[in-house]
Amino acid sequence: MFGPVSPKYKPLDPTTVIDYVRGRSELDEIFRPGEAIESVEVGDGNLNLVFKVWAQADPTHTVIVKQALPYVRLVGESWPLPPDRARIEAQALEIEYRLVPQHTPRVYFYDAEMYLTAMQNLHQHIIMRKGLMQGIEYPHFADHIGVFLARTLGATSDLVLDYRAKKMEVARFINPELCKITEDLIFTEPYRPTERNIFHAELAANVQAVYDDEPLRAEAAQLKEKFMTQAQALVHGDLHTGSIMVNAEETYVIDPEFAFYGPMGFDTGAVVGNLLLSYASHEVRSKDPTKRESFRRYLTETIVRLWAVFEREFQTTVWDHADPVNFPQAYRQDYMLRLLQDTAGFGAAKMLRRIIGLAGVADIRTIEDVTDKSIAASLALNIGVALMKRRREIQTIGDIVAIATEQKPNYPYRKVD
Ligand code: SR1
Ligand code: MG
Repeated sequence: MFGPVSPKYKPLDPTTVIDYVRGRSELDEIFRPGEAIESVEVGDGNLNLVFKVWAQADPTHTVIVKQALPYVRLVGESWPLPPDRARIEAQALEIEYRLVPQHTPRVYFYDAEMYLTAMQNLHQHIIMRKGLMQGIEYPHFADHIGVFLARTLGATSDLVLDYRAKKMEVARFINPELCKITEDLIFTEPYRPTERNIFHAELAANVQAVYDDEPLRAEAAQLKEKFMTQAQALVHGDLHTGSIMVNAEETYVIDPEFAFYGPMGFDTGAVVGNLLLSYASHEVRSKDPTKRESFRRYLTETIVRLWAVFEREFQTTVWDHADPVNFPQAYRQDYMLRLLQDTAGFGAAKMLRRIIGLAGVADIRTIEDVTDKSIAASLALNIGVALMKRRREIQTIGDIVAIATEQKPNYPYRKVD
């Protein structure tokens, strides 16, 4: 079905990964010869094996070994997937490290025969989604992610790259099977009944309203077309808050295996959409109204701030060096406005798929009380629907926040005209 899998490929386990690590001279700076090494498999994503490996005598001597499986881990061997996606991830990490080393884990090596990357263990950071679920604020996140987005997207676009180099990069990052997952799970399945959709029974009427909404389906189809045809920049392709590791001072973006040349708004939208999923979840996660309001203010201020930083960085790293004749002021303004409206549209698509589709998010799906879960999920759906349908009226990042924050939960479902 895909290209042949390397004959040397063998999925590792917590025991075999230790021998593997001992045999790699690239890791000599981390592990002393013969010292006791421990490991555990910690992968909680949908696709891969992830091993945390450390020296027993000093756990700060540590590395992450991430290995692709030849199938979707979430589903099993019935859904094959090319392990060569690990190459795409290693290539994308190399570019991101060159452009934003302060926000990219260091890669020690990529093993093309094992579809495996050994990289920095961010052991002083946590997955951002887990922090947001607890209501933890990350004061520098907006600045960091604004810089990450502007530099990675701007520097890989036609605004910066030479015409030939850009096309060669588009070819190097052709990623059809992973893009197909996105096309199906984000742009197709949430808008129709399918076997793979997962949502709790209490939400059935809200989901049916999405299935029945033909104007919404037309918007989703337009976004899908843009995703499939606009090779604007090298996008991370899966930049949700589970692909971001944070602490109070630092931010790292991980897991770019879905990277390809696509619309910039797919990445900016992923970040904004996931912050808004957190916003929706705190409708019920934060029981104290004062704390809820304060945390939600943090989330919306983060959205506004990250866009301001993104625009500023895009100005200084892209527009200030661009040809003023080829790219006149009116074009630049229109470019940034289209990007903002794409952010709303793709962010909305990211929200809807997490409520209706196969791969949900812990922010909402781990809410135990089913009424609470339905309240939060219905709010996320309403924000997604409003942003997707109204994205063309958006002129400023404040408009995205205003549209999102004026939505209310709709559970038990009542038809709104
Ligand atoms: C079958 S893979 C499901 C999801 O996991 C990844 O993180 C992507 O978001 C993908 O859509
Ligand atoms: Mg991932």
